[in-house]
Amino acid sequence: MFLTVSVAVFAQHVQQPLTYSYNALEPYIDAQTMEIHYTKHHAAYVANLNKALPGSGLESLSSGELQAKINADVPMAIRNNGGGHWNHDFFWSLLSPKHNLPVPEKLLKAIESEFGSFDLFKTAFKAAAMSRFGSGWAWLVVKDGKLVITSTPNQDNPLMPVAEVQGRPILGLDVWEHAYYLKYQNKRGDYVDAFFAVVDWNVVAGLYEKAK
Ligand code: MN3
Repeated sequence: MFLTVSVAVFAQHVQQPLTYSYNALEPYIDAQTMEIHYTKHHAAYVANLNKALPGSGLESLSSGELQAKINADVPMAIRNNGGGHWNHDFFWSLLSPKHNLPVPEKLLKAIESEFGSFDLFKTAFKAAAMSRFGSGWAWLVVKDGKLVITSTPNQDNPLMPVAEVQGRPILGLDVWEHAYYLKYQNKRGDYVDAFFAVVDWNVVAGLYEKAK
């Protein structure tokens, strides 16, 4: 008996496992949306990224390293699916059923000094999420040591050289309709409010410490 062993010529990208169940973020993000979002949408980005990479010269890069290589010359299949993979891994890692408030002191001070107050920050972030036309993401990034709110179209992100505002993301919100339509339909604003109820601010604060 011989087994045919196929040797992968590049590291296959895989989804990070979720650290909570699909229903853990109820009632803010419903279980059905979470399950479809993770097992269908995110999984498809990963499968299509793995299909698109061979021959690109980008096969050996980690998901994070890949983002920094996304310039205008990179094929759209790698840009869209590579971004889709990194963005979703990042998004899942920010969420928690534990309602981790208050915001850790250093991050809170930085937010207050940049935006005036935590509430004003939330208002500005929500405005970025609401004004992103069509599909995309809203972000809080560290750029040159400062906190900046931005948004990107499609599955672009601020790590990509093609992004209008580049920086290190510490918070990101998926505003594609697939992220909220089953529960919120056209009410994107209600979804943004719900998102704030399930952000793990300890994770965001940890990212802030690393990014600044
Ligand atoms: Mn999504």
